[in-house]
Amino acid sequence: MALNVDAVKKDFPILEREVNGHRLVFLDSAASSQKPQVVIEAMARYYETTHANVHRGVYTLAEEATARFEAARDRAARLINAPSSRGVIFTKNVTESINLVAYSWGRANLSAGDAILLTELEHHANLVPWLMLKEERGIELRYIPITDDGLLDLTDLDRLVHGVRLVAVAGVSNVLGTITPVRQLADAAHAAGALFLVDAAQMVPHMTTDVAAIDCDFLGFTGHKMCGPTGIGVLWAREELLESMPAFLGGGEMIRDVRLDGWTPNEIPWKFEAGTPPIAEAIGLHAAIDYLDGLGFDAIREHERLLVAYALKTLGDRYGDDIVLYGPRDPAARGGVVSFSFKDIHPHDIAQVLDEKGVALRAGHHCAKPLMRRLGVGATARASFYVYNDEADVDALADGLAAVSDFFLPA
Ligand code: 7TS
Repeated sequence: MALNVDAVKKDFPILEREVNGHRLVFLDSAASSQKPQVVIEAMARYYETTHANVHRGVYTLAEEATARFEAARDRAARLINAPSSRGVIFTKNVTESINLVAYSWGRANLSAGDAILLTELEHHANLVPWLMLKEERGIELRYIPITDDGLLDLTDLDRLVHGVRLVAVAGVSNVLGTITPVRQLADAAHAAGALFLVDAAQMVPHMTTDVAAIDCDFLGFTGHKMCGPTGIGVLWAREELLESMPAFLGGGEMIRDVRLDGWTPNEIPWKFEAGTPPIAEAIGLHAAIDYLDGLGFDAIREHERLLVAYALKTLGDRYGDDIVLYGPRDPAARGGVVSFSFKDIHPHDIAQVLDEKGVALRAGHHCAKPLMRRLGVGATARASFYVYNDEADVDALADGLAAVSDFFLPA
């Protein structure tokens, strides 16, 4: 079941490079993962042999490119156990996926007084589109609070969910790692007559994700966090919802007919894909999904659970009260993310000294400013793990923190 991390590391050319004279210890996959050779090659080979625009040419290259692009859509549908690829829309990232729902479904269905339920731990991508609708339409936003351990506090869920039109939640927090109870929230949303959206940016890359088992109505994810290229994301939605939703961006591809006095939309999913889509990126995403599936999503999940358990124990044992580790105590309740504060040293200073040791980790608010306020900090340092990380990488982080302490707080 476990991953063979030594073999996995060899699949990622970037891990061969040194940074500041040290081997690269990449602990920022929650921001964007590195890419295996098979993904880089799939995209290069596509450009070398097949590239043409899709859905318009009748010549061989155009037909092959279209077939490859649509095969990527089928693969993305199978990845999340979607009933068909008609519900899979390619976007540029999960941010665009959520904006699509807010613009199209939100503007067609929500008006003053309607309520949406979010949580306190959302990434800005699942906050700002709804805050914009609040300003524009006067909708009400409600928030599920979190406990001090970083779990969703569902004590008041019945009251909060009552009368809302949509519940929209991150499946896994990018700051705390918290794995949220998406099936329970889907059931609560549906019982209240609401739709349920999952921001699966930190979920799909790291665990088996099944839209039928979750029973969600919308689910978004982003290719670059799952070994795929930047520039491609997915919005999956129930087909009957997509049929009823108005188009989002207008232009080529998304129309069936255009006259000087009007237009008619294309069928789904193309109705939501205006202009030339990210073709090579879809082919790269296809290769990334095949690669991760080859490793096994259950094995990836187990690997990250063990690595987070090791990190929490190593950092806790070594630094005791000098380190604050945010998020659930139980590694089974969290994904591969460890945010922390260390000895009152600013997270940017921590990240800068660690970089001198070849350790790349993110410092800042992680695009979750309301959550930072809830934690009572302006920023945290964050290590995030993926398939190519191992215990030696955690040790490099722990050793690096000793150097950080020596630099800023010499004895
Ligand atoms: N939602 C969650 C939960 C995320 O973690 C991120 C990116 C996004 C949405 C947005 O993804 P995008 O591909 O549309 O940009 N999170 C992070 C992060 O934690 N550090 O950098 C980006």
